[in-house]
Amino acid sequence: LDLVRNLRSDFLQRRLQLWFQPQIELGTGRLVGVEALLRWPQADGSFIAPDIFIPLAEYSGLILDIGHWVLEQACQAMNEIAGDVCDDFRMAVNVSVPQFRQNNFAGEVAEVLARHQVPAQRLEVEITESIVMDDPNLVARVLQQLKAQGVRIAIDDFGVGFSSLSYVQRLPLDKLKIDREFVRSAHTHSGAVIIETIINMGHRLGLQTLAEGIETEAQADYFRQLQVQQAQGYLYAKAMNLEALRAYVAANP
Ligand code: G
Ligand code: G
Ligand code: MN
Ligand code: NA
Repeated sequence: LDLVRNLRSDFLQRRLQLWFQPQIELGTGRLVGVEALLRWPQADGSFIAPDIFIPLAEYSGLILDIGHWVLEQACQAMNEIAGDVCDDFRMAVNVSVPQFRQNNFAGEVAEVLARHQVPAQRLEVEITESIVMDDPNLVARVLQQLKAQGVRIAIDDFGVGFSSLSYVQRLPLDKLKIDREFVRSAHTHSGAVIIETIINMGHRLGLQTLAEGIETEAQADYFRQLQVQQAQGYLYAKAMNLEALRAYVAANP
């Protein structure tokens, strides 16, 4: 595939970029974290969406090297902004199934954090249901190792897959991210029922909740009233490069 060849060559030539989208505490408006998001710029100034190239990276095995690079970049970025962010600020990084299947993923994470002198508490790993369903026992073991180091675990796109809820009980989760498809459907009866059920479950299990894809004040108000702690979305900021992030954190201490 040409696209895989281009991805490999652009990655090796350091043309992939890691961007960052702010996460806001709904009750206070405080900046409490960012999600690191890969960007693949093209010669014409456009970007190929991660939804297209992440699956290619997974299928070709490239995601192992890319994922390692993402961790490195995330730690470097964390160090560059550490002086301007609050103590509980977290850098969230998405991980894929093949990374979990690596020999010693938790050890790799520990090594990168230590080398950059980033406290494990600063890192949040975002997993999806597809990761969990791939090999529940392996994933539970790796997550326990990450958790023991102090890394936090968020479950991404929650509720989108039709997987068993039993894993919510078995994994050491800290945060539940409500997928933006649900957020978009909040104005419908069934949408509201699903959202409020997810939030209620999160609260009762002692998990933090974050609403994704918040685009309007009305959406923010709705989730604030439901006691959802955090939000992410275009209402606050789109993903931005490191230079823009530096300015953003300086302006939003
Ligand atoms: O940035 P959005 O803008 O399009 O990202 C879409 C999705 O791509 C994210 O929700 C996430 O699942 C995936 N993604 C983005 N960056 C990364 C990354 O660094 N690693 C992995 N595994 N997935 C990523
Ligand atoms: O990890 P995940 O797939 O959830 O990544 C978040 C994705 O959602 C990224 O692709 C990001 O660009 C996108 N996104 C973030 N905020 C918004 C928003 O407010 N509206 C829409 N439509 N997309 C968003
Ligand atoms: Mn994510
Ligand atoms: Na998501």
